[in-house]
Amino acid sequence: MTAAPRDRALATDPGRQAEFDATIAADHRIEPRDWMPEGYRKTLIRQIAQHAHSEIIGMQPEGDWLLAAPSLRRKVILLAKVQDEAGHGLYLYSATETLGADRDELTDMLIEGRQKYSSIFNYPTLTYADVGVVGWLVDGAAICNQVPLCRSSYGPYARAMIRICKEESFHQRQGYELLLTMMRGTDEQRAMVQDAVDRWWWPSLMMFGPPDADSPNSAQSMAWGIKRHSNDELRQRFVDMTVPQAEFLGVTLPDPELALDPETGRHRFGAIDWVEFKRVLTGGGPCNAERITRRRATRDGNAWVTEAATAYAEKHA
Ligand code: FAQ
Repeated sequence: MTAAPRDRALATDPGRQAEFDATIAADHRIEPRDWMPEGYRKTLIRQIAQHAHSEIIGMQPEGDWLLAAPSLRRKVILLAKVQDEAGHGLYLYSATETLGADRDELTDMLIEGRQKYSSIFNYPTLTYADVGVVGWLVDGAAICNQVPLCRSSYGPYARAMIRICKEESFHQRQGYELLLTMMRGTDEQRAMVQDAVDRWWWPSLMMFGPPDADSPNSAQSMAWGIKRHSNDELRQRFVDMTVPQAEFLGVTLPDPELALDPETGRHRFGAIDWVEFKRVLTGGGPCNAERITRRRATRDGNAWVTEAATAYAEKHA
Protein backbone atom coordinates (compact mmCIF):
# COMPACT_ATOMS: atom_id res chain seq x y z
CA MET A 1 0.00 0.00 0.00
CA THR A 2 1.31 3.48 -0.86
CA ALA A 3 1.84 5.72 2.15
CA ALA A 4 -0.28 8.90 2.39
CA PRO A 5 1.71 12.11 1.68
CA ARG A 6 1.85 13.01 5.37
CA ASP A 7 3.10 9.53 6.32
CA ARG A 8 5.75 9.68 3.62
CA ALA A 9 6.91 13.03 4.97
CA LEU A 10 7.11 11.53 8.44
CA ALA A 11 8.76 8.26 7.48
CA THR A 12 12.18 7.46 8.96
CA ASP A 13 14.73 9.94 7.64
CA PRO A 14 18.22 9.86 9.22
CA GLY A 15 19.11 13.43 8.16
CA ARG A 16 15.93 14.94 9.50
CA GLN A 17 16.08 12.72 12.59
CA ALA A 18 19.53 14.19 13.37
CA GLU A 19 18.12 17.71 12.96
CA PHE A 20 15.20 16.85 15.26
CA ASP A 21 17.56 15.32 17.86
CA ALA A 22 19.76 18.43 17.76
CA THR A 23 16.73 20.71 18.28
CA ILE A 24 15.65 18.65 21.30
CA ALA A 25 19.22 18.52 22.68
CA ALA A 26 19.53 22.31 22.38
CA ASP A 27 16.18 22.66 24.18
CA HIS A 28 14.67 24.56 21.26
CA ARG A 29 11.04 24.16 20.18
CA ILE A 30 9.68 21.83 17.53
CA GLU A 31 7.09 23.67 15.44
CA PRO A 32 4.28 22.21 13.25
CA ARG A 33 6.25 22.83 10.01
CA ASP A 34 9.23 20.79 11.32
CA TRP A 35 9.86 17.14 10.61
CA MET A 36 9.22 14.95 13.65
CA PRO A 37 9.35 11.22 14.32
CA GLU A 38 5.97 9.54 14.12
CA GLY A 39 6.23 8.36 17.74
CA TYR A 40 6.74 11.94 18.93
CA ARG A 41 3.68 13.12 16.99
CA LYS A 42 1.52 10.25 18.27
CA THR A 43 2.63 10.74 21.87
CA LEU A 44 1.80 14.42 21.70
CA ILE A 45 -1.64 13.78 20.22
CA ARG A 46 -2.31 11.17 22.92
CA GLN A 47 -1.25 13.40 25.81
CA ILE A 48 -2.72 16.68 24.52
CA ALA A 49 -6.01 15.03 23.55
CA GLN A 50 -6.28 13.40 26.97
CA HIS A 51 -5.63 16.77 28.51
CA ALA A 52 -8.24 18.47 26.29
CA HIS A 53 -10.83 15.79 27.10
CA SER A 54 -10.09 16.29 30.82
CA GLU A 55 -10.79 20.00 30.58
CA ILE A 56 -14.11 19.43 28.82
CA ILE A 57 -15.26 16.52 31.01
CA GLY A 58 -13.96 18.49 34.02
CA MET A 59 -16.65 21.11 33.38
CA GLN A 60 -19.32 18.63 34.51
CA PRO A 61 -18.62 18.13 38.23
CA GLU A 62 -18.40 21.86 38.91
CA GLY A 63 -21.00 22.86 36.34
CA ASP A 64 -23.45 20.82 38.42
CA TRP A 65 -23.25 23.57 41.08
CA LEU A 66 -23.87 26.59 38.87
CA LEU A 67 -27.58 26.70 39.67
CA ALA A 68 -26.99 26.07 43.37
CA ALA A 69 -24.19 28.54 44.10
CA PRO A 70 -24.85 30.16 47.50
CA SER A 71 -24.50 33.77 46.32
CA LEU A 72 -24.27 35.82 43.14
CA ARG A 73 -20.54 36.35 43.79
CA ARG A 74 -19.89 32.60 44.05
CA LYS A 75 -21.95 31.98 40.93
CA VAL A 76 -19.99 34.53 38.87
CA ILE A 77 -16.68 33.05 40.02
CA LEU A 78 -17.78 29.49 39.25
CA LEU A 79 -19.22 30.48 35.88
CA ALA A 80 -15.92 32.10 34.91
CA LYS A 81 -13.99 29.01 36.01
CA VAL A 82 -16.17 26.57 34.09
CA GLN A 83 -15.96 28.76 30.98
CA ASP A 84 -12.17 28.86 31.35
CA GLU A 85 -12.09 25.06 31.27
CA ALA A 86 -13.97 25.11 27.95
CA GLY A 87 -11.37 27.57 26.62
CA HIS A 88 -8.53 25.30 27.76
CA GLY A 89 -10.12 22.39 25.93
CA LEU A 90 -10.33 24.49 22.77
CA TYR A 91 -6.69 25.65 22.87
CA LEU A 92 -5.60 22.08 23.42
CA TYR A 93 -7.74 20.61 20.62
CA SER A 94 -6.29 23.34 18.38
CA ALA A 95 -2.79 22.21 19.36
CA THR A 96 -3.65 18.63 18.32
CA GLU A 97 -4.85 19.97 14.96
CA THR A 98 -1.39 21.38 14.28
CA LEU A 99 -0.25 17.74 14.48
CA GLY A 100 -2.79 16.58 11.90
CA ALA A 101 -5.48 15.33 14.31
CA ASP A 102 -9.17 15.97 13.80
CA ARG A 103 -11.04 17.17 16.88
CA ASP A 104 -14.30 15.44 15.95
CA GLU A 105 -12.44 12.15 15.67
CA LEU A 106 -10.78 12.78 19.04
CA THR A 107 -14.18 13.42 20.62
CA ASP A 108 -15.46 10.17 19.10
CA MET A 109 -12.45 8.35 20.56
CA LEU A 110 -13.21 9.79 23.99
CA ILE A 111 -16.87 8.80 23.82
CA GLU A 112 -16.04 5.31 22.57
CA GLY A 113 -13.48 4.81 25.38
CA ARG A 114 -10.50 4.70 23.01
CA GLN A 115 -8.89 7.74 24.65
CA LYS A 116 -8.70 8.60 28.32
CA TYR A 117 -9.48 11.66 30.41
CA SER A 118 -8.21 12.38 33.90
CA SER A 119 -9.31 9.88 36.55
CA ILE A 120 -10.15 12.74 38.92
CA PHE A 121 -13.31 13.73 37.06
CA ASN A 122 -14.95 10.40 37.81
CA TYR A 123 -15.67 11.42 41.39
CA PRO A 124 -18.84 13.31 42.40
CA THR A 125 -19.07 16.83 43.86
CA LEU A 126 -21.44 16.19 46.77
CA THR A 127 -21.54 19.60 48.52
CA TYR A 128 -20.46 23.17 47.80
CA ALA A 129 -17.29 22.52 49.79
CA ASP A 130 -16.32 20.19 46.94
CA VAL A 131 -16.20 23.21 44.61
CA GLY A 132 -13.60 24.74 46.94
CA VAL A 133 -11.64 21.52 47.33
CA VAL A 134 -11.62 20.88 43.57
CA GLY A 135 -10.18 24.38 43.12
CA TRP A 136 -7.60 23.95 45.86
CA LEU A 137 -6.48 20.35 45.34
CA VAL A 138 -7.43 19.45 41.75
CA ASP A 139 -6.38 22.76 40.22
CA GLY A 140 -3.39 22.79 42.59
CA ALA A 141 -2.31 19.39 41.26
CA ALA A 142 -3.01 20.55 37.70
CA ILE A 143 -0.72 23.59 38.19
CA CYS A 144 2.07 21.44 39.64
CA ASN A 145 1.81 19.09 36.66
CA GLN A 146 1.30 21.78 34.02
CA VAL A 147 3.72 24.61 34.84
CA PRO A 148 6.64 22.48 33.57
CA LEU A 149 4.62 21.79 30.39
CA CYS A 150 5.01 25.51 29.52
CA ARG A 151 8.57 24.39 28.62
CA SER A 152 7.41 21.37 26.65
CA SER A 153 9.39 20.80 23.46
CA TYR A 154 6.37 21.19 21.15
CA GLY A 155 5.78 24.92 20.55
CA PRO A 156 1.97 25.07 20.21
CA TYR A 157 1.48 22.92 23.33
CA ALA A 158 3.97 24.93 25.40
CA ARG A 159 2.40 28.23 24.37
CA ALA A 160 -1.14 27.02 25.11
CA MET A 161 0.01 25.94 28.57
CA ILE A 162 1.18 29.44 29.50
CA ARG A 163 -2.31 30.89 29.38
CA ILE A 164 -3.86 27.75 30.85
CA CYS A 165 -1.54 27.90 33.86
CA LYS A 166 -2.36 31.55 34.53
CA GLU A 167 -6.05 30.71 34.58
CA GLU A 168 -5.51 27.57 36.68
CA SER A 169 -3.78 29.76 39.28
CA PHE A 170 -6.91 31.90 39.57
CA HIS A 171 -8.93 28.68 39.91
CA GLN A 172 -6.73 27.43 42.70
CA ARG A 173 -6.92 30.74 44.58
CA GLN A 174 -10.70 30.95 44.31
CA GLY A 175 -10.98 27.42 45.73
CA TYR A 176 -8.69 28.20 48.65
CA GLU A 177 -10.51 31.49 49.36
CA LEU A 178 -13.86 29.67 49.35
CA LEU A 179 -12.51 27.11 51.82
CA LEU A 180 -11.02 29.80 54.08
CA THR A 181 -14.45 31.46 54.18
CA MET A 182 -16.17 28.18 55.07
CA MET A 183 -13.56 27.37 57.74
CA ARG A 184 -14.35 30.73 59.38
CA GLY A 185 -18.06 29.83 59.36
CA THR A 186 -20.09 27.30 61.36
CA ASP A 187 -19.11 23.85 62.69
CA GLU A 188 -21.30 22.34 59.97
CA GLN A 189 -19.39 24.23 57.26
CA ARG A 190 -16.03 23.15 58.72
CA ALA A 191 -17.25 19.54 58.75
CA MET A 192 -18.28 19.85 55.09
CA VAL A 193 -14.79 21.07 54.16
CA GLN A 194 -13.08 18.25 56.08
CA ASP A 195 -15.37 15.66 54.49
CA ALA A 196 -14.57 17.00 51.00
CA VAL A 197 -10.82 16.97 51.74
CA ASP A 198 -11.10 13.36 52.96
CA ARG A 199 -12.77 12.32 49.68
CA TRP A 200 -10.54 14.28 47.23
CA TRP A 201 -7.05 13.92 48.73
CA TRP A 202 -6.14 10.46 47.41
CA PRO A 203 -7.74 10.89 43.97
CA SER A 204 -5.74 14.15 43.64
CA LEU A 205 -2.51 12.24 44.21
CA MET A 206 -3.58 9.77 41.52
CA MET A 207 -3.88 12.60 38.97
CA PHE A 208 -0.11 12.50 38.51
CA GLY A 209 -0.34 9.05 36.99
CA PRO A 210 1.11 5.65 37.93
CA PRO A 211 4.37 5.37 39.89
CA ASP A 212 7.48 5.90 37.74
CA ALA A 213 8.25 2.18 37.72
CA ASP A 214 4.82 1.47 36.14
CA SER A 215 4.66 4.45 33.78
CA PRO A 216 5.24 3.12 30.26
CA ASN A 217 5.42 6.55 28.61
CA SER A 218 7.45 8.71 31.01
CA ALA A 219 11.02 7.85 30.01
CA GLN A 220 10.49 8.46 26.28
CA SER A 221 8.32 11.53 26.87
CA MET A 222 11.02 13.01 29.09
CA ALA A 223 13.76 12.19 26.56
CA TRP A 224 11.72 14.07 23.95
CA GLY A 225 11.16 17.00 26.33
CA ILE A 226 7.38 16.57 26.16
CA LYS A 227 7.28 15.91 29.91
CA ARG A 228 9.92 17.63 32.04
CA HIS A 229 9.54 15.66 35.30
CA SER A 230 8.42 12.18 36.23
CA ASN A 231 5.01 11.41 37.74
CA ASP A 232 6.48 10.68 41.19
CA GLU A 233 8.60 13.83 41.24
CA LEU A 234 5.57 16.01 40.53
CA ARG A 235 3.40 14.13 43.03
CA GLN A 236 6.03 14.72 45.72
CA ARG A 237 6.18 18.41 44.84
CA PHE A 238 2.40 18.65 45.19
CA VAL A 239 2.41 16.99 48.63
CA ASP A 240 5.20 19.29 49.87
CA MET A 241 3.35 22.34 48.57
CA THR A 242 -0.05 21.33 49.97
CA VAL A 243 0.77 20.26 53.53
CA PRO A 244 1.45 23.81 54.82
CA GLN A 245 -1.65 25.07 53.01
CA ALA A 246 -3.74 22.42 54.80
CA GLU A 247 -2.26 23.47 58.15
CA PHE A 248 -3.09 27.13 57.52
CA LEU A 249 -6.61 26.17 56.49
CA GLY A 250 -7.08 24.03 59.60
CA VAL A 251 -7.94 20.74 57.90
CA THR A 252 -6.39 17.30 58.35
CA LEU A 253 -5.12 15.44 55.30
CA PRO A 254 -6.45 11.85 55.55
CA ASP A 255 -3.11 10.07 55.75
CA PRO A 256 -1.76 8.97 59.15
CA GLU A 257 1.64 8.31 57.57
CA LEU A 258 2.06 11.84 56.25
CA ALA A 259 5.15 13.29 57.97
CA LEU A 260 8.01 15.64 57.22
CA ASP A 261 11.29 13.80 56.72
CA PRO A 262 13.79 16.06 58.52
CA GLU A 263 16.70 14.70 56.49
CA THR A 264 15.28 15.45 53.05
CA GLY A 265 12.90 18.27 53.98
CA ARG A 266 10.23 16.43 52.00
CA HIS A 267 7.05 14.70 53.18
CA ARG A 268 6.68 10.96 53.40
CA PHE A 269 3.18 9.77 52.61
CA GLY A 270 1.18 6.53 52.72
CA ALA A 271 0.55 4.01 49.95
CA ILE A 272 -1.74 5.06 47.12
CA ASP A 273 -4.52 2.62 46.22
CA TRP A 274 -3.45 1.79 42.64
CA VAL A 275 -6.17 -0.85 42.40
CA GLU A 276 -8.75 1.91 42.72
CA PHE A 277 -6.85 3.98 40.14
CA LYS A 278 -6.96 1.13 37.62
CA ARG A 279 -10.64 0.54 38.34
CA VAL A 280 -11.41 4.20 37.60
CA LEU A 281 -9.28 4.14 34.43
CA THR A 282 -11.13 1.10 33.14
CA GLY A 283 -14.57 2.63 33.62
CA GLY A 284 -15.40 1.51 37.17
CA GLY A 285 -15.27 4.85 38.98
CA PRO A 286 -18.36 6.35 40.63
CA CYS A 287 -19.20 8.69 37.71
CA ASN A 288 -17.52 7.25 34.56
CA ALA A 289 -20.75 6.19 32.88
CA GLU A 290 -22.55 9.43 33.78
CA ARG A 291 -19.73 11.63 32.44
CA ILE A 292 -19.54 9.88 29.07
CA THR A 293 -23.32 9.63 28.67
CA ARG A 294 -23.56 13.38 29.18
CA ARG A 295 -20.69 14.12 26.80
CA ARG A 296 -22.31 11.94 24.13
CA ALA A 297 -25.69 13.66 24.60
CA THR A 298 -24.01 17.07 24.24
CA ARG A 299 -22.20 16.05 21.06
CA ASP A 300 -25.36 14.60 19.52
CA GLY A 301 -27.64 17.40 20.70
CA ASN A 302 -25.32 20.10 19.33
CA ALA A 303 -24.58 18.39 16.01
CA TRP A 304 -27.02 20.68 14.19
CA VAL A 305 -24.99 23.74 15.27
CA THR A 306 -21.81 22.26 13.78
CA GLU A 307 -23.65 21.30 10.60
CA ALA A 308 -25.18 24.78 10.23
CA ALA A 309 -21.84 26.52 10.90
CA THR A 310 -20.04 24.23 8.43
CA ALA A 311 -22.69 24.81 5.75
CA TYR A 312 -22.44 28.58 6.30
CA ALA A 313 -18.62 28.52 6.14
CA GLU A 314 -18.67 26.45 2.95
CA LYS A 315 -21.22 28.77 1.31
CA HIS A 316 -19.19 31.88 2.15
CA ALA A 317 -15.73 30.39 1.51
N1 FAQ B 1 -6.09 9.67 34.62
O1 FAQ B 1 2.81 6.30 31.16
P1 FAQ B 1 1.90 7.21 31.92
C1 FAQ B 1 -7.35 19.49 34.35
C2 FAQ B 1 -2.83 7.02 31.73
S1 FAQ B 1 -5.96 18.67 34.90
C3 FAQ B 1 -6.33 8.98 33.48
O2 FAQ B 1 2.42 7.80 33.17
P2 FAQ B 1 1.85 9.78 30.59
C4 FAQ B 1 -7.61 20.89 34.89
C5 FAQ B 1 -1.95 7.57 30.62
O3 FAQ B 1 -2.68 8.41 29.76
C6 FAQ B 1 -6.08 16.97 34.36
N2 FAQ B 1 -5.35 8.34 32.80
O4 FAQ B 1 1.33 8.30 30.91
C7 FAQ B 1 -8.97 21.01 35.47
C8 FAQ B 1 -1.48 6.31 29.97
O5 FAQ B 1 -2.55 5.77 29.19
P3 FAQ B 1 -2.52 5.73 27.58
C9 FAQ B 1 -5.51 16.70 33.00
C10 FAQ B 1 -4.11 8.44 33.31
O6 FAQ B 1 0.98 10.33 29.52
C11 FAQ B 1 -9.10 21.20 36.83
C12 FAQ B 1 -1.35 5.36 31.14
O7 FAQ B 1 -2.17 5.84 32.17
N3 FAQ B 1 -4.13 17.03 32.92
O8 FAQ B 1 -8.00 18.93 33.55
C13 FAQ B 1 -3.80 9.17 34.46
O9 FAQ B 1 3.31 9.80 30.38
C14 FAQ B 1 -10.37 21.35 37.42
C15 FAQ B 1 0.10 5.23 31.62
O10 FAQ B 1 0.55 6.44 32.26
C16 FAQ B 1 -3.30 16.52 31.99
O11 FAQ B 1 -3.71 15.73 31.16
C17 FAQ B 1 -4.85 9.80 35.13
N4 FAQ B 1 -4.68 10.50 36.26
O12 FAQ B 1 1.58 10.60 31.95
C18 FAQ B 1 -10.11 20.99 34.69
C19 FAQ B 1 -1.89 17.03 32.01
N5 FAQ B 1 -2.46 9.07 34.67
O13 FAQ B 1 -2.67 7.15 27.12
C20 FAQ B 1 -11.42 21.12 35.28
C21 FAQ B 1 -1.07 16.56 30.85
C22 FAQ B 1 -1.96 8.30 33.70
O14 FAQ B 1 -1.17 5.16 27.21
C23 FAQ B 1 -11.51 21.32 36.66
N6 FAQ B 1 -0.80 15.15 30.91
N7 FAQ B 1 -2.95 7.92 32.88
O15 FAQ B 1 -3.67 4.90 27.18
C24 FAQ B 1 0.25 14.60 31.56
O16 FAQ B 1 1.03 15.28 32.19
C25 FAQ B 1 0.44 13.12 31.44
O17 FAQ B 1 -0.33 12.65 30.35
C26 FAQ B 1 0.07 12.31 32.72
C27 FAQ B 1 0.28 10.82 32.43
C28 FAQ B 1 0.95 12.72 33.88
C29 FAQ B 1 -1.41 12.51 33.11
